[in-house]
Amino acid sequence: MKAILFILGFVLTAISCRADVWEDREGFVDPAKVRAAAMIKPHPRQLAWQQLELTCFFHFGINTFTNKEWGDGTEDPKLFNPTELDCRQWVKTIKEAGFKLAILTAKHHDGFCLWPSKYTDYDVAASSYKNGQGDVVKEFVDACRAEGIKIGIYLSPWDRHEQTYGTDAYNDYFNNQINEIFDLYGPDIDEFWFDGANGEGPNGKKQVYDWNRFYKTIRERNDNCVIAVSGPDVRWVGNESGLARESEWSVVPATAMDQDDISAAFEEGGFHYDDISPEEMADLGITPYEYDDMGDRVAISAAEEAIWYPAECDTSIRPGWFYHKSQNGLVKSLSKLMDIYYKSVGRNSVLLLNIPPDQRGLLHDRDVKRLTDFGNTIRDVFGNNKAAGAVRTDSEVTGEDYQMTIELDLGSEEWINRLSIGENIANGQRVEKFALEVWTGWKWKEVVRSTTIGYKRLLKFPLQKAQKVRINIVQSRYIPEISSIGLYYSSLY
Ligand code: FUL
Repeated sequence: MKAILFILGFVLTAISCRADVWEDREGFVDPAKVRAAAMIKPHPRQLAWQQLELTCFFHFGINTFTNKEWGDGTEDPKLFNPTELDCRQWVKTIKEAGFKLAILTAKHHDGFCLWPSKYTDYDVAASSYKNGQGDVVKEFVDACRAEGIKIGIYLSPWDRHEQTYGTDAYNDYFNNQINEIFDLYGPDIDEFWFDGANGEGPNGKKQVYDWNRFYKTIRERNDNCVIAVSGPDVRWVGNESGLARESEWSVVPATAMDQDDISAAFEEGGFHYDDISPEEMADLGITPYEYDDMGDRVAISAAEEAIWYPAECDTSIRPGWFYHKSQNGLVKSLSKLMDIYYKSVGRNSVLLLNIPPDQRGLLHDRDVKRLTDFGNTIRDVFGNNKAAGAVRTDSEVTGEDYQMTIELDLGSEEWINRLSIGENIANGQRVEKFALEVWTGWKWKEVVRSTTIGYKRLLKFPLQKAQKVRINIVQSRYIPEISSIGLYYSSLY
C-alpha cells in the first residue's frame, strides 16, 4: 500500500510540475519584430503544399535488393529486378488512404538511377529489370497522373557512385539530372526532395553543392514546384519520427534555411532516432536543431530576418526506409500512426509517410492493410463535424495581445472530445495562445488549452456534452483570422 501511495504521489507531483503550455520562454522580446513576423505570408506554392496534409514517400531502389539502408555505390545494377512492379498498386493504395502527393527515390545515396539517365550508366538500363528496357520513374509518374496524385522526386545530392562527386563537374551532373527529369517527365513535377545527408563520394571527397543553381533550374522549369528540406520552401522538422513540436511556427528565423546547418543536423544524428519525440530528444541533449519552439517571440526577436518556412514531418511505416523482409512484423500500429497524425498534421505540419515497396515491386499486404485502416480511421474521426452547421459569433478584438472569443452554438447538445482549428495562413500565422471552453449552463469551463494554430491544430480533450462552445484567443501577434473550427467525437483515436 505504502509503495502504491508513493508511486501515486510521485506521478501527481510529476504532473503538477509539468510546465504550463502557456509559459513563455525567458528572453528579450522586440514587439515590432514579432508584429512584423505576423505579416509574413507563404508563397502560393507553399500554401498549396500545406493544404495537401498527407504526402508519402516510396523508398525503392538497389537497396531493396541488397537488404541495405545505404548502398555504397558498388552494388551490381543487375541485382535490380522487381518481378511484379506495379506503381499503380502503390498509388491507388495511398490515394484511398487520403494521401495527395507521392515522392519516389529516383536516386538514393548509392547513385543508382531508377530512370535511364543519359548522364550515367549506373541506372535501370544496366539492370535486369525488363532486360534494361524499363523506366521506373516513368511508371511511377504515369501512375500518379492516372490517379490524380501529385508527383514528387527524391534525388539524393550525396552520390557514392558518381566519379565526379567532390568536384565542380558533379554540380553539372546533378543539375543536368534535374533538367533531365523535367525533360522526360515534367513540367508538372510538384516537389523535389533533397535530403541533408552529405557524406564522402567514391574518391573520399565531399561535395560543395551549388544549391542556388539547382534551385534556379527548378524555378525556371516549374515555379510551382516545391523544394523541400535542403531547399527554400519546406523545412525538415528535425527528426525522423514524424513528430512536430508542441508549438510549430511556419515563420522562423531565416538561419533555419542554412544548408550547412541542415547537413550538420543530419550528421549529428537527427535521423538515427526512430520513435522519439522532439521533447525527448531535447531532454537527452540531442539538439541538432533547437527542438524547442523555433519561432517564439524570443527566437523571432533575436533573428535578423524571419521567413515563411513550414515544417514537414517525415517518418517510415517500418523501422527502415527501404523494404526488409525481417521488418514485416514491425509495421507501425494504427494507434502509433494516429498519434503521428495528431502530432504532425495536427501541429501545423505536413506528414510525409514512407511505405517501401518490396522486391516484387509491390507494397506488402501488411502495409496496405495498415494504410487502409489509417485512412478509414481519419475519415471516421473527422468525418462528422458537430460544428458544421453551428452559428458563429466573433467578438471584438481587444488589447495589445489581440484577444477575442469565437462562440459557436451547435444547435443542440453534442458529445465532443476532439477539436480541429485553423488559421487563414494565406495572411500569415498569428495565434500564440488559445483555449477551448464549453458552456456548462451557468459558466464557461476551459477544457483544453494550447499554443500555436497555423494551418491546422488538432487537440484531444476529455469528453464533454455541450451545445455552446467558445474559442478563447488569449494571445496573438496580430488580428486572429480563424478560418475553420471542427468539433468531433471519437471513441478510440
Ligand atoms: C535521409 C537518408 O539518409 C535516408 O536514407 C532516407 O532517405 C531519409 C528520408 O533521408 O537523409
